[in-house]
Amino acid sequence: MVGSGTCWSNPACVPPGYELNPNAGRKLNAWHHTGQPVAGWPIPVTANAFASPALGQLDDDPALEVVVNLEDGWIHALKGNGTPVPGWPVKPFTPAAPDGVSTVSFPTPASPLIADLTGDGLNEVVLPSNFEIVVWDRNGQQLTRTTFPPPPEKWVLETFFTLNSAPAIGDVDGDGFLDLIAASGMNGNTGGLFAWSLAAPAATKQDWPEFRRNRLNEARLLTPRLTASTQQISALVELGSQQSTSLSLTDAAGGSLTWQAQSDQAWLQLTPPNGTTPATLQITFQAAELDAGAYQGTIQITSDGSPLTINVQMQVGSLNRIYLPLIVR
Ligand SMILES: [Ca+2]
Ligand SMILES: [Ca+2]
Ligand SMILES: [Ca+2]
Repeated sequence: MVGSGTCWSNPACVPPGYELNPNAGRKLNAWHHTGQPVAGWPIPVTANAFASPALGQLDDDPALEVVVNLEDGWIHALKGNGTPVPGWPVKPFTPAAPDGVSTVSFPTPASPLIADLTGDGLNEVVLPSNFEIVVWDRNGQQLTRTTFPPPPEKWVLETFFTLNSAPAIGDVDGDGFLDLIAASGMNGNTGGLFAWSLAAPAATKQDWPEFRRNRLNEARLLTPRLTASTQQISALVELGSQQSTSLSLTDAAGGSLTWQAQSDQAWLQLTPPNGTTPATLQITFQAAELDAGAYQGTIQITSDGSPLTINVQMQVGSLNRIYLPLIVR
C-alpha cells in the first residue's frame, strides 16, 4: 500500500519523454502480491501521502486496517476494502498558545504507530503534531489534550519543539511496562529524547510499535497461523517393529500458538498431544502388532480454529535394504 504525490498528473513536473497521467495524483494505492489492485482501491485523497503507512487491528473483524497520514493533516484509517473505519479520518489538534482555548492542527511527515498504549487489548493510533505526541483510540477519539490547562482525563505528551519523526514503543527501562519514546526537534540548543511510562504491560501485543514495524524496517504484519514442516509423511517400517519421525510446528507470524494433535489410527502415535509453538511433534509408527501391508492415516492439528491435516502413509513388510556406495570429493 502506497500513497502518491502529484508529479505524474502535473505537466510541469513529468520528466521529458514520460506520459502525463491526470489520474495518478493524490491517491492511496493497494495491490495484491500479483500486482493487481485490491478491490476498492485506489482511493482519491485530498493531499500527497508520502509517509510510510501502518497496519494493525482497529475494529472487531480479523482483517487488518491501515493508517496513513496526508500532507494536509488528515489521518485516514481504512479497512482492506478501502472503506473508512468508523470515526476516521481525523486531524491532530494541539493547544494554541497563549490563550489556552484555541487549537492548532499541524500535519506531520512522520509515520503512524498502531499499538495498545493502555493495556486494554484495543489499539490506539499515535502520531506527532506540533510539539506533542497525539494519541487517538481506535474510534478516532483524541486521548491527548487540545487545550491549556488540559482536562484531567486528557494525556499530555509534550516535548521541547517540533517533532518530525515517528515515536517508538518498547520497555526500555525493563520495569515490565511499555514506554513511549520520541525525539523532539531543536530550539536553539534545546532538543531532547523523551520517554513516558505507559499503563500497558510489556507483554501487550503491539501491531505496529515503531517506524516500519520493527528494527529491520520489514514493514509487514503477518497473521498468526499454525504451519507444519510437511503435510505428507511416508514411512517404511520393518515387520514387527516401530519407527519414529518428527514434525516441526511453528506460527507463521513467529508467535506462540497453542495446538492439539490427534491421530485417527492406533498405530499412529503422537507425543506430546498438545503444546505451544514453536514445537516438535514426535510421530511413532507402531507396527509391532501389524501384518504386512499398506496403511493410511491422518493427523489433525488444531489451533484457534485453523486445522492442519497431515496425511500419513505407512508400508509394513520385510524390508530389503540395498546400500549404495557414495563417493564425495
Ligand atoms: Ca479489523
Ligand atoms: Ca488501548
Ligand atoms: Ca518501562
